[in-house]
Amino acid sequence: MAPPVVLSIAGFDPSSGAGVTADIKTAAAHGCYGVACITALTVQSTAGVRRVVAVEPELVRETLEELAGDLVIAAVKIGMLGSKGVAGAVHGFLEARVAGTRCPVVLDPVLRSSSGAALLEAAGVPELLGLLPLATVVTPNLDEAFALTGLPVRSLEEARAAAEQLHQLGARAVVVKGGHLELPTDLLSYEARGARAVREFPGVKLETRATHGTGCAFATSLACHLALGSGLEDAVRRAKDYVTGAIAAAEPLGHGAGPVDHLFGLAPRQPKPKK
Ligand code: PXL
Repeated sequence: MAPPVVLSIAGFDPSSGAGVTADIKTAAAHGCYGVACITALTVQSTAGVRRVVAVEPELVRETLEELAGDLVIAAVKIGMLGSKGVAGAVHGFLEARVAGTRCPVVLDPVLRSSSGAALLEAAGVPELLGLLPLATVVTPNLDEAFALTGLPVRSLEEARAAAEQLHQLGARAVVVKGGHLELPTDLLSYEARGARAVREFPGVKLETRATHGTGCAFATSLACHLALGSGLEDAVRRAKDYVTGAIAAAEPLGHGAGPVDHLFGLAPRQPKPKK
């Protein structure tokens, strides 16, 4: 059987902890076939983001048209958008090709790297908000939830309020990623059988520096599980388990926040004995 095709619309991180190359690994780890549209190039390593250059919006539009004209896309993950123009091109694609189909869309509303670099220009934030009604689920971390709603999120109660505000802004379902809360818990808020349902997914705090790309891995894993037929709640649980496993399995790489081990489910590395 052909694998489900999962489309990542995201930036390029040359260190492959985050962005499209990380997303392709994540898709492979789920038995999905990853394809990608690069929205921006970044100069970065595990040590931080130095520079961001958004791709020409027309190139993004053409890439998305080319892929959608050829492949049956089973899920879309949207991450870093870089510029207002690129966000607009993605909006046009979703309206023309995805809205009204059953293809799930996971929107990771990336605003800044953990090192603080802007990954979406300020003028693009209203355009990002305009994508909310076109997404199946949006996955902000605490900082992004605050930036999008103006509501500070320091507790599960506040996460619930921010999720409610995101629903008011058009989001159908919200996962507030609480990895940085005292008790790290993700909160899912969505519509189930005509009523608002809120679920909590408690996690464990792992002592690690391998946190680069956890947001990308979570959103792409979620997209894969939706492509594979999981319901939203089940997909969130599975995506959380995947990221926890990928963090726990990571060996240190680089001088900064190292990448998670996206392919931890594969056979262990067995170096050849030296002759
Ligand atoms: O994790 C946010 C993120 C998303 N996408 C790209 C990134 C980063 C963080 O650095 O580089 C391409």
